[in-house]
Amino acid sequence: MRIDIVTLFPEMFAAVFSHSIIGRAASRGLVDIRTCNFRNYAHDRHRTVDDYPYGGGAGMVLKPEPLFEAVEAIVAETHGQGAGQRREVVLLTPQGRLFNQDIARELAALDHLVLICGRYEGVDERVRQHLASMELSIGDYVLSGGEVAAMVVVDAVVRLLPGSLGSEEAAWDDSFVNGLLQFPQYTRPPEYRGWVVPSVLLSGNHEEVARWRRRQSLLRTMERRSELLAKAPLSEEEAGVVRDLGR
Ligand code: 6GU
Repeated sequence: MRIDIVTLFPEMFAAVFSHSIIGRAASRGLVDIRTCNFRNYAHDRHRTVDDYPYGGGAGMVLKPEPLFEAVEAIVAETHGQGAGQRREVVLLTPQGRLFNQDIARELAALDHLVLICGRYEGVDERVRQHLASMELSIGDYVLSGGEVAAMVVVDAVVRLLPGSLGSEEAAWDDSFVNGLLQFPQYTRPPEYRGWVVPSVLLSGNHEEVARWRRRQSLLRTMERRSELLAKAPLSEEEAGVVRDLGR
């Protein structure tokens, strides 16, 4: 998979993308992540990328020309590289669709992901209408720009690429994979400052452990994120547990 990030601040990404799971996926060749400073596509001597909003008001608006030309250069470069059959050009903006695990899975199936980092004041509407194929937000709060949001999307997507996770990091029981929050995890010591690990986890009874974890997942999801329960695919047994817990 190839990922291009179109940004005014390419230096922000190096540390995040060179470590841990993303760094390893890149060095294994599972993903090729690049940044493009769209200031390089500005037209004037001052390399201007923004301008005053038509109609007045505070803040500046990102001009269309540098963004269009940067993305078009990336698309032209990847033409005939195998990349390009399945591509999305994503504008990161608080007005976008709320990013979640389902969208991460959709994006992980692409050959090419282009992420455009907007500034919070605004992006010329023609970028939304005629350049981006999708708009994403990572939550209902305001960030200064799309850069941190792009890092979030890249992390969630890259860890889903086949071969990205080691066996120790298997994703099957992570929160959201089954539509529920993760169960409580413990490691040694069995008692710390008088706080003990639930005895079932020390019992060695795998069936009991699995049952306890499913129940804890359901409980935690009911308590903290009851709206997720409505969408989660529950087994007969799980639906029964939810009924007993008196949803
Ligand atoms: Cl994608 N961008 C900005 N600027 N703020 C956000 C966001 C994105 N998602 C949540 N807040």
